[in-house]
Amino acid sequence: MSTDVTSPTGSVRPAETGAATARAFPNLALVKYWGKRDESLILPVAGSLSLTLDTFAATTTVQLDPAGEQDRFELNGHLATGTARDRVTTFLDLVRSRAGSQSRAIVRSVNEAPTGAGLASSAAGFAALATAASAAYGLELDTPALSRLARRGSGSAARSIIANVALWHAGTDDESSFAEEIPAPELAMVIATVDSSAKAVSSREAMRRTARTSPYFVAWITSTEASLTEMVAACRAGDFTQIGEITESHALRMHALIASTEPPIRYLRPASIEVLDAVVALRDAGIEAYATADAGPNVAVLTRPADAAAVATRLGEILGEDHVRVVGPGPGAHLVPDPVPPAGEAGT
Ligand code: 2P0
Repeated sequence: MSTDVTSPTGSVRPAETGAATARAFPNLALVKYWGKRDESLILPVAGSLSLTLDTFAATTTVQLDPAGEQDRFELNGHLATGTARDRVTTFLDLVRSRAGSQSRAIVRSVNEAPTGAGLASSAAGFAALATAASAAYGLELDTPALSRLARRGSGSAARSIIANVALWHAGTDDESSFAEEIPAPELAMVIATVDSSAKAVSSREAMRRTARTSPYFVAWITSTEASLTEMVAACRAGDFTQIGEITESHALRMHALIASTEPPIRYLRPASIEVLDAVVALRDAGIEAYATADAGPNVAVLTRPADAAAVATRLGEILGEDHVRVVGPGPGAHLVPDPVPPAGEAGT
């Protein structure tokens, strides 16, 4: 197995054994990505900003299989088929074309996010896959190039390459659309799992519907650009209150946008609204907490680390403590020594 092939920044230099394993974490956006201007390159209509988490990692091994006729993808110990396998093969085709390789691969991935935790597993998954596949196929990529590559698997994966707070520049072409770390104050998130059933409409499909049918889409693009500029300034200034206010307002705007599609989509459930109200009440009581939610019913609450336990206690009273988890800032995608074992072996 390949080892010792990562730099401190997470950039990748070639592995020598045709196999590599990488680990990456999900991220939660404080300024959301919603809508593409180029579907095949996955260029977003506006930039976004997120916090990479320290929990719910995806770990992925890519092992070249020169004799194989097709790629094999094992996820959480089960052979994946259909769309999941096709997305991995499409992604590996891109890596192969850059590496000048015809070799198929065996991909083994373990995702620690509980099903329905509301954390886009595609971000951690494709960040880990991009990192491991680049190393296994011998591509020499710096961190921005790795972020651009991960973006081609899933837009939000561009941000999971990066530690802590990641700014994804929308860019105007493949070269200019990547994420980078920016300075920010210490942040914590309290994840409130409201409902763990699968979402009715995937984000990819819902983004398409939004662009096609919402009368508010142009306003969303321009207002997101403005929110992002303010958010970057607030991060650089270490202004937690401003970061929180933009986070909550931008999330609510995204859900309003999504509700304005034809036919409409609504991801938030009554219990999500109850959590949103509880967050307002926490602020009224003097605890700075700000809510956000992705394309699903679960709510994540941004706090200062010192307030996270109090916020978790309050949300636990509403949802039950099993449904509440405190998470912090996490590392960017990086290579690790231990491969994911084949399906059927211990640990999967
Ligand atoms: C975000 N989401 O900024 C937003 C907020 C969901 C809601 O990024 O089509 O899975 O693979 O590029 O990355 C989900 O979008 O979509 C997402 P694709 P992705 O986190």
